[in-house]
Amino acid sequence: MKKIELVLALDVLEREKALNVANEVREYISHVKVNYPLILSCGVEIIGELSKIRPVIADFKIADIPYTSSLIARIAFKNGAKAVIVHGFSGRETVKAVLDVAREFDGEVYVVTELTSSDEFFRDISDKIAKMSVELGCHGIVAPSTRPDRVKALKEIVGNLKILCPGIGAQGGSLEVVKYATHIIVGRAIYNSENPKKSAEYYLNVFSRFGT
Ligand code: 3DU
Repeated sequence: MKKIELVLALDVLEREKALNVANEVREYISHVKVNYPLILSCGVEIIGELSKIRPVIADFKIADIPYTSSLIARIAFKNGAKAVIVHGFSGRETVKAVLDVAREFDGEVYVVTELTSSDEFFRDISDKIAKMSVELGCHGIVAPSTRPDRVKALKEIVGNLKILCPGIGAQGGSLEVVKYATHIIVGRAIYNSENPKKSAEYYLNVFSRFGT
């Protein structure tokens, strides 16, 4: 069976709910992914608290000039994040600046190639973003489960880099991507379910079976 890791996308707004859900599903998940909704609601310290449960990926989709981007990355790592997500379209210098900070903390950098919700503008650039991610020594890419053909093509470019695929569950992404992905990101289908633990177990089992 192919080993697929499940990442919990924790886009809830209350600290208690975040900690409860993460604790409840901890045996099924490799990482917790936090994003602006949780951080802006609860403060950046939640990264440290969640890190006691599972390593945290700070999905700040960093997309700024190199200097500002490095400040954002530093805040994430200083608060205990193990990885940050950066938007590849920001360009090589921004991604490099984030990588430099990550190296100081022995952290990882994952690069968004194209969003699940739209490829309107990404269509022409995502292959280039994937290539850049390899050239710079990034640790992984984020690729859309809503377009499995694109994940397959991106995998051909990035080879052994990690491939994190959001969009399964609430966004209707295709399970086919487990053939190419190393990590599947699931949010609402777990934390909004009546039984988050059962849902996490279900997704992990389905991914693993589908990936054979
Ligand atoms: O749709 P869900 O509730 O499973 O959450 C998906 C998470 O993954 C959410 O945090 C979102 O910001 C992130 N994400 C995408 O959904 C799509 C992308 O292309 C990149 C990140």
